[in-house]
Amino acid sequence: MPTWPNVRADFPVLHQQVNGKPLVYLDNGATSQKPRSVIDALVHYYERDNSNVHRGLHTLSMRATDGYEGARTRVARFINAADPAEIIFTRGTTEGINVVARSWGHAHLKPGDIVLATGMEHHSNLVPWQQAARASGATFKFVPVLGADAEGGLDLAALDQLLTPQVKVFAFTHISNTLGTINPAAEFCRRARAVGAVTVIDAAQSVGHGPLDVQALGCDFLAFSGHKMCGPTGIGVLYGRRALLDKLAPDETGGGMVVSVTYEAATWKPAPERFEAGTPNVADAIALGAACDYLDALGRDQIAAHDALLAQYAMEQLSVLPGIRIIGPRVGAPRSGLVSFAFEGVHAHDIVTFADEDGVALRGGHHCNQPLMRHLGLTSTTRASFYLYNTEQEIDVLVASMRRILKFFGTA
Ligand code: C6P
Repeated sequence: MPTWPNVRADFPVLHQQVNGKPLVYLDNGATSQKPRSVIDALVHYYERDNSNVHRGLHTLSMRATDGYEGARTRVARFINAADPAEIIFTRGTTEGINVVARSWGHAHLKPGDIVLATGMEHHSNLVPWQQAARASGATFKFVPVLGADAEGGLDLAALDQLLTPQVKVFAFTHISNTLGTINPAAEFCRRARAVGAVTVIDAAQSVGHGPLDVQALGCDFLAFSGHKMCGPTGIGVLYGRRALLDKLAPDETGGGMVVSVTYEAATWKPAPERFEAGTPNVADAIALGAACDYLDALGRDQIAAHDALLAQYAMEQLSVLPGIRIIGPRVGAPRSGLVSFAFEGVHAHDIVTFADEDGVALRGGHHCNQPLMRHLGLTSTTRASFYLYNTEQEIDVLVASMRRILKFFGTA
């Protein structure tokens, strides 16, 4: 049973030196570290239960099937889905959104329709919709991000104007991976529903960082990745409302998802099998279930509160650095556990390389947000992203590292 005072002890990877300094891992927006219980779940599966699922009647196959389907039920509980059949295992957020954009988009979009996204979408929730619009003859539009005087939020007045009955789908991120903005997802779903639009939430940056209830949000589809929430890479989830999933044609076909096949044709199983052709990623699904156990045992409200405290502390400490431009919500405004910033005249890649010398892992670049970067007049930012095992002391190390960099570049 994990407890807050011992949380760092649960993550083996944190206890190492990098370049002769204690590792300060602040790249959780890219991927989180894994607790021992998740690593153990993987090892246990491969050492004792490894088998294919849904196909065999022998003991190991039944154990693997129970583990895999148990993980589906566990994930359903994690996001309060009404039915485990609404949980489709994918490779990650990107695949989940692509499945909806292709399956749902192909079936429902036509010329004259509008596909709506926002100006802060990760490429994974932007490009698939551009493609779906192009393929169907629909028009792609986006809700702009407010300008430099109110960075971080979406232009809600523009949203009111854009949400017309022509909008068939509204795809938006719950939390921006670059700005740290937390979007009012339940309100967006309510407004979209009022014009008959289907909603697709990119929950990559939110699901592991606080409570999430798909029924309370009222969304139609929601996608996330296991690796950003203490789970393994290569596994993710597409949640879809049962009534919608059962009407969708599969995006991929093959073994495991068919009821009956002749040389001429095939019929499909219902969701979720319909969307899981081929041998699934059994081990990682089971380990994702273990990650859900871990996060729930720590308390998801507490994780959100911890993230928020670290983000505000980082904002206060970083904002006094000379020449810094912090992107996203202002000091004191709600923001998720990440801070993106830029220094005039110093490239983000140089900052990340220097910080690595101090043992600090950051991310620098456009964060798969090229249109947003252009909108902000930047080519890249440096991003520090926090998680449940990070501390204020680590933020002090980050700030000291930034001071060293500024001195080197002669800007402080
Ligand atoms: N963002 C980051 O460093 P995948 O790669 O499929 O697991 O997740 C894609 C994705 C989708 N939406 C959002 C909001 C995301 O942040 C990400 C992944 C990483 O910010 C890698 S670019």
